[in-house]
Amino acid sequence: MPNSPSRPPKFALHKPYSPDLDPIGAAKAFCEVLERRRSIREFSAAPVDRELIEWVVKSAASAPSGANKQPWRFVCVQDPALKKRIREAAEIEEREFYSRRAPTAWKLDLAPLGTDETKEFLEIAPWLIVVFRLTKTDDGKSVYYSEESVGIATGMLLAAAQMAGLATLTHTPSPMAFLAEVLQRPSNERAYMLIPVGWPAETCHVPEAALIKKPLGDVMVVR
Ligand code: IYR
Repeated sequence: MPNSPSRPPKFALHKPYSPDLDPIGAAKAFCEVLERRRSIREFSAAPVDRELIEWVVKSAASAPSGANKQPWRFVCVQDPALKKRIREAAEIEEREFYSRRAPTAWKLDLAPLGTDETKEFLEIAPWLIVVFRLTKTDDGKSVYYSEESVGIATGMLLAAAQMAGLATLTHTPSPMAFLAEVLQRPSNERAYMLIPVGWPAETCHVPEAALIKKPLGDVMVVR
């Protein structure tokens, strides 16, 4: 019997979401929005309302997580002085990366993206959302599959921003330990990703190499 009486007592009836369109139409429409997302590095300085950022973070925080421990924190930085400190610290790491740390093969792989150690966008984008992964809950209890959980939540954050027409960049200065320091985070938080969020600059360009996605046949296997 599917509705087994062995179900734990505290269960609520699920209220499934049904799209207005047929399922294929709805999936296609969502895909077409997501396919237009680009990582951008040229932001407009135009402001983004805090309420919009709150909705985006609320979407991210609705993600599934191991044992529903929700092992994440989204630190949303708009203070120009803090953004400046983050840029300065990131550029110290990036200078080291580009001049010494990065193996030649990695630098060759990055060449088509045209990136370098200058991270002006960290001051120009109106918001920097710094995603932290919790290694323990705030009251010191275990978390499970926190890498996977935070990865899912971050993907949902990017999708939610895209739905609102906001541009994002998945930035991973490495190492990222400076973020916990600058943002004075507690010892159970590890920086996971730095996501500048805003509107794209009118003249924003993206590398052509990043437009090319593998065909479905290369990424999907049906058995
Ligand atoms: N963190 C560096 C390098 C970099 C690495 C990867 I992998 C990218 O896809 C892009 C950049 C930077 O941000 O410049």
